[in-house]
Amino acid sequence: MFKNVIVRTPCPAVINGITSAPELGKPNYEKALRQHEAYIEALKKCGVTVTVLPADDDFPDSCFVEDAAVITRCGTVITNPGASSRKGEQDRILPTIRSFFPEESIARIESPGTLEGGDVMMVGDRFYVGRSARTNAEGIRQFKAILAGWGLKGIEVPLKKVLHLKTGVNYIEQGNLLVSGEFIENPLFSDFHKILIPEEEAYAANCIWVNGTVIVPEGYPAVRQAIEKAGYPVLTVDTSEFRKIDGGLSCLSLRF
Ligand code: CIR
Repeated sequence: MFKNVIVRTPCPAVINGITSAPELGKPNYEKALRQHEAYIEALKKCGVTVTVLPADDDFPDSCFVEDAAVITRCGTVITNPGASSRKGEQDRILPTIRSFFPEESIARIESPGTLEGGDVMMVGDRFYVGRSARTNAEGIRQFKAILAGWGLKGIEVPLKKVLHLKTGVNYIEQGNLLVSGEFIENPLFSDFHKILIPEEEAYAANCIWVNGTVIVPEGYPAVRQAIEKAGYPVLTVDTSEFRKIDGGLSCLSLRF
């Protein structure tokens, strides 16, 4: 169960967030703010306390707090983002992490290692970590060593096409895994009960489990139906403005 969630209000510069899909246009700032508020409301409905950090205009992508830290039941890993415009976001999240956890439980990924939290998927005490354009071999080596020191396990997943591991695969507890595209046939995930995400709804592979409920992006009926069929109550949140800059539901929060 999660008690707490950390989010950061999108900043005006969010319209210049990194994107692989410029054809979708730039986010509308006012709309992004409203969608972010609705996201917070959905989280609150799941019974968590939400800490809302102020907008940070130095970093266009700073609302995607998931990438700056990985919080486990044993300790927190402050990451080292691989994208140049995101380097430094980890230092902005650190004071908040310190307000929740003792210093000795906080570790860091150091250069030349890079790692972004969107590449890390928690399955109990196992942490699948994508080797991506943002997370390199040295970052994964450091991450696994930190986890091992806490009695946790890291498992590397090579990525082919997607930005982050959780762009394409997400664990929603009870053995259930949302899987899309390149991950469907990956033997690393053969022991899960797979819920297959159709290609035309691939964006909705990024859903989050929060205390029994699954939050699903609005506008992806096949995914919503499949998750309901698996027995979960579902809440939907419109994330259209974040999608324009490759952001999804998981990227927008740290849950612990
Ligand atoms: C980026 O490219 O870094 C942002 N525009 C999107 C980050 C999405 N984060 C995530 O999947 N965890």
